[in-house]
Amino acid sequence: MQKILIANRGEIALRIVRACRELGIKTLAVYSEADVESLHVQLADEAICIGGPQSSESYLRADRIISAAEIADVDAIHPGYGFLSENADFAEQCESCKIKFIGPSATAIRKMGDKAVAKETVRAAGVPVVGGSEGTISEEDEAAKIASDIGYPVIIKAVAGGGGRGMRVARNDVSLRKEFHVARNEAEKSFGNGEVYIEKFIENPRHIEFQILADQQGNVVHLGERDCSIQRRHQKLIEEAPSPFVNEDLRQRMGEAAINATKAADYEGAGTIEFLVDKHGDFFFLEMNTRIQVEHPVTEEVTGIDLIKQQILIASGEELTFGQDEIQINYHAIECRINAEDPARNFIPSPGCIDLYYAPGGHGVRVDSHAYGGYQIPPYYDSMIGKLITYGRTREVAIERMYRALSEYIIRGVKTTIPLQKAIVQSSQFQSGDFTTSFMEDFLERKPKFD
Ligand code: MV4
Repeated sequence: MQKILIANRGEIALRIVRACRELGIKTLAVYSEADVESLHVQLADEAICIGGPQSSESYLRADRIISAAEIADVDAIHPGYGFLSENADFAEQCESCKIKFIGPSATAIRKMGDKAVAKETVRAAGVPVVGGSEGTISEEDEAAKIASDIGYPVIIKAVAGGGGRGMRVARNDVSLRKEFHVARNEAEKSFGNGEVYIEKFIENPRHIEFQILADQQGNVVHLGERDCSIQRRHQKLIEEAPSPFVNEDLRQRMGEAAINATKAADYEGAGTIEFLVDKHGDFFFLEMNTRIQVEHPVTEEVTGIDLIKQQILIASGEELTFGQDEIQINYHAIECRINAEDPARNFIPSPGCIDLYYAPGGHGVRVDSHAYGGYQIPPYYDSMIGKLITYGRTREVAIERMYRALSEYIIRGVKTTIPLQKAIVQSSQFQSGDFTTSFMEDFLERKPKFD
């Protein structure tokens, strides 16, 4: 592989440029008119402007990205996360233009993108899934029958959903009959696909996901789990590896299930198997993310494996050079997402000029960010401007280091989530490691001060 087009922006585009540099691969940045001054554009070997500031005019324009790829004669396209990264049609267009899409096949993306098909696929491979309807439901009476069979509470989910959109909870027959129609209408409006299915609702679960690597030769390994329970409205704020809730026995069983789910999808590349874990330690497949994820660095820091390089090597057809028994997790890593938003004002985005920027450093600290002093944060994209990752031998060390690094981080000119992150990592509930996906709601209810 000689040249890669990076179909993304921000910190992940920069992360991909850096991996390519170390592999001796040339990079082509594509960028919108709002990102002319962006670091990934300046650091890539070549850059092509593909359109206006709105994503719909640039980073989501498959046609323009493929034109740029052909003009610059690249071998492959790395889609990063978000944008076109889980778009099966885009992966297919790349395939038919003989440009390698760095990721799984269009078929695998499609299979895992339909949440009901994904669930049935992994269930058939022996992976535990949440009890519920087999496939989709189109009639209210059928929905009511299934809900009373599995027992309330239940959750109605859109097959095209994911990331928390298009879900409704029902706690009795009356609300189920109402929410069934609300869910179908919402799903039709949001995704152009009104199909829904029903599951038993698991109260206060933990969100624990497994990182997977699968090569073209059929080898599949897992790189342990990440705990992503610290999130607000399905936006993750803090992730860590390993999970404070998972012991070696549970890791072994969940890891094996994650590998079996990946094999059932005929998968290639890096991927993530998401599980819900209930208070008893029972786990259930939730969905598969067929892309590299924002929180991949915590896995890199605890395993020593560069996931972006692995994606590129796998896409080049190389076989994995390590087996499951060679993957060891001897460290603890935590990631705080630094967003340009104001946690004191309901997380309203805070775009604008960073007029002073100083990033922390030192032992056990990693900063993945495209921000710099004088950088103008555009208002058109998501508000994440960086990720602060700390790591050490134990969770306690990683937490102390995180508080120290957050305290050192200076970002002036815009509001950020840093003061909130400091309050979270100092809280006794976070430090105890005993928390679920309800953590943030409870935490914010106590009206902490962020200054
Ligand atoms: C659930 C659930 C409880 N029971 N499914 C949210 C994201 C979407 N992909 C699935 N989600 C959930 N599915 C059953 N059967 C609770 C959630 C959920 C959640 C999951 C992971 C992380 C945070 C969450 C916050 C609220 C609800």
